[in-house]
Amino acid sequence: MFDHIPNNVDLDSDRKLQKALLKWLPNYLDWWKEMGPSDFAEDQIYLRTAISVKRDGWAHFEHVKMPDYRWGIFLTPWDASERTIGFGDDLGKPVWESVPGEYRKELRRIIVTQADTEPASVEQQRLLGHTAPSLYDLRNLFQINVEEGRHLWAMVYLLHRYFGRDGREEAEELLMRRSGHVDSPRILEAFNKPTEDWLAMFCFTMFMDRDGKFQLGALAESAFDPLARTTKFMLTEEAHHLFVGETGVGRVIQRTAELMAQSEGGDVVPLGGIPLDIIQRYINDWYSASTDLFGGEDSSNAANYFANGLKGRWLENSGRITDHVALDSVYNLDVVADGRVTNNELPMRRAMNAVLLDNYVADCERACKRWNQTLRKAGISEELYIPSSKFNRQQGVYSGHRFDPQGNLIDEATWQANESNWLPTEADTTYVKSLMKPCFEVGKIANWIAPPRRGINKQGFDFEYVRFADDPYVRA
Ligand code: BYC
Ligand code: FE
Ligand code: FE
Repeated sequence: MFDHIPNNVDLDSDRKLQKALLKWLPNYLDWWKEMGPSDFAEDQIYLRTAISVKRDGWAHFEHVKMPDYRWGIFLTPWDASERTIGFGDDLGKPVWESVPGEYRKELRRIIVTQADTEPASVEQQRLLGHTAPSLYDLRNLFQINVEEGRHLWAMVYLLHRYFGRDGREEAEELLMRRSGHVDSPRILEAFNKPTEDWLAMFCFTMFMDRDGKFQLGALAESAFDPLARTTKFMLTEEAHHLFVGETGVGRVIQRTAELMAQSEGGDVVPLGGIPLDIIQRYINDWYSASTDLFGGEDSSNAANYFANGLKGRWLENSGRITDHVALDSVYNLDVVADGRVTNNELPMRRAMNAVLLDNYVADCERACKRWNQTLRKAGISEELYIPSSKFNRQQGVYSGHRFDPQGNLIDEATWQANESNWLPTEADTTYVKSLMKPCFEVGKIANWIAPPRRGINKQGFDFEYVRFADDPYVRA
């Protein structure tokens, strides 16, 4: 059974880990059957599988059925004996090979929170295969799904290997919570949000997976070395998810621009395109949901995580940051007091969630600039924007207040009067869903989205990315 699990964690000789996995694995496969992509288990998908951490082993492509995908356990190889803690109160001391008793609870919580998002995203994307705009997109969806499954494995490995009985219990519970379930939902709110059409799918991978990039990057700095190495390897897979999101939204924008040029007065609806204002509202919706994933801007949890070496900053040790203790600096945070926005000085450590959010915002702005280049090249003067991170918040210092997308504090009446301009309406989602007719023919694509510039692994767009076992159009 373990021969089939590619790994570089010495699984062969680790009896305890084998025993834990033996119990968990069947439950994982049941979960995948029940909550993984529906109705595509018999098809051959052109997937990349990580079979070793070496460069050539990592980028291994072949047509496989998803249930036969080899979920592996990999840590980025580096010599821990040479590593020291890169930030916080214990800066410069050796990193930890096991969990220090005093941080056990916090580390378990961080790992479980991270782990919970991985199966959640698979659940959220479960039905999207039925409406894929092309085989290329269908394949990308499934690639992301199996890799999010592997990310769950990666976190479960940590729980099994380092947290004893309570780790095993947490690993079981990860398979029992369900995205959007009333009684046992996923931990973070945005991972309970329905993702029912492909514009939402691209926004999800653009914005939510991008939160993952920064959270994983912060954990890759951790003094708990196994966590650092695991998340570091996850980041290599994450790059493709982000690519799918950014170019996916970009391809919708490009197609809209093409249709605008062909249209009467710029209205793309008669031509079956997605209008820019609907795209903007989707961006506003998913962006604001993703900013909540950073937690509170003013957070004592974040300060403790940093002080204790559990969670660092983005690229903490890549040369850009020089002060790894962060006790003498402050962060200027806008807060609402007495009905207006004022600026507060916050001790830097308390602002670590806000600092990570800033890195994230810059990355989103960069992507948005590229989308606007696409519009400009097509001769369109309208622009898309990333809203203020004060807009539409449910977590943090801006929740409980109303802001417009530009970040101005507004009253409830102004919000009510404008909500339908800023966030997707029922009419928007109904319209977008009406366009979601699958296109399962080799080399063809739905009308509302442009094809990608190139295919996967040097294949063309007209490659047979999915070989169906039977007629996919007649499936339930
Ligand atoms: N929803 O001090 P605070 C990914 C709670 S995505 C619900 O402000 P803190 C992926 C919090 O628990 C990356 N509750 O924030 C993407 C606390 O509760 P207690 C996921 C929330 O503690 C796509 C209270 O509010 N990675 O990988 O610094 C596809 C005050 O907390 C939320 C991680 O999350 C929320 N949004 O938490 C697949 C990394 N925010 O203590 C995968 C691990 C806060 O009062 N997690 N609360 O009971 C963490 O580092 C931290 O837990 C958080 C911030 C980032 C969530
Ligand atoms: Fe992931
Ligand atoms: Fe991802």
